[in-house]
Amino acid sequence: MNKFTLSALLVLSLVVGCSKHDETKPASVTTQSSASTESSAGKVVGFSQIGAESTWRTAETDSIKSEAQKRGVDLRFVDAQGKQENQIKALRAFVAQHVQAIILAPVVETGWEPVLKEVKAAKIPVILVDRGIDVKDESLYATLIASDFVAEGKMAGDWLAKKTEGKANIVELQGTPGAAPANDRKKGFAEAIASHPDMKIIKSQTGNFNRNDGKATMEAFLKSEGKNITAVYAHNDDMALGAIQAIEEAGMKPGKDIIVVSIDGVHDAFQAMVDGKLNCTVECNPLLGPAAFDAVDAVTSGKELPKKTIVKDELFEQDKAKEVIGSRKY
Ligand code: GYE
Repeated sequence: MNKFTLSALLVLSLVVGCSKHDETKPASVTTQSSASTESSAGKVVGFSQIGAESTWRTAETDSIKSEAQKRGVDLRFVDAQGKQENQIKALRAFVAQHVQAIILAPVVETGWEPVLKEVKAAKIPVILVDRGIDVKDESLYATLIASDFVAEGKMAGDWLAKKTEGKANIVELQGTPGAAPANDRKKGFAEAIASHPDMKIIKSQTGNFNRNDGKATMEAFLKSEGKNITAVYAHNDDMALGAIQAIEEAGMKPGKDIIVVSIDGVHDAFQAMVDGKLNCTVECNPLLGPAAFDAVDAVTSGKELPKKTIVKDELFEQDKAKEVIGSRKY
């Protein structure tokens, strides 16, 4: 078993609380062998990050930065402030700097071919983290390390169907338009509720994966639909937390008058579950640093990588939140 395969398996085995098999197991992260730590030392790696729109994303940034430091990698970090054009510029700058590998968290799925062709021509391998892209030529990137967002949306939808016995007027807070987790979480949720004729999405709009926009969009939903709303499905926790604020300001009780389900599993979401305001979150693990640098090492030493490594997700409900909140890593 090569190092990457080993690490990938470790990532795949990330188990955090509340699974059916092990209700109390604390969050665990990958540990690195000293061999893989040594092989990264001195490498120059570019990391094009989307921005800092959510708690999830800052946890991912921290994971990649701290893993780089631990391994002695010279990391060139560029925050794109949510703009694809800035990510494209960053990739071109990395080519000019002759980095040995690029880690890219792509904001949207489309529009990457031209710049990735330039990167490929410069023989720089690209490791995609957390979001996928839509390209015809898969050789434009070495590997993708991410969660299965369709499955996450489906888990959220199945959970809500059970909770509401198949009856709900749902408002949906979508992630950043064009982003893989927004597209796929929408799709998975829609699939889950399709067999329940009394579950309807009565409004669906973006909250851009951030708390302020989540709150503003929820305020607009409440204004137009009021007490007709019985459930909120948010594509991430930050938007759900914004929506919770809006519901409270409208004089209703989130978690009771309106059921709230979201995705990510960040610490504040667990706190909101402990407080009875959020009902459920589906974890999407952002601690991708170790796996990302194992991939860098593998690809720079000429090893074949699987095209996709899926990070395992778990669903957490309110009643388990108190038990596991202390062991959360992000
Ligand atoms: O769920 C959300 C974020 O790409 C999986 O991006 C990531 C998503 C995450 O801003 O909070």
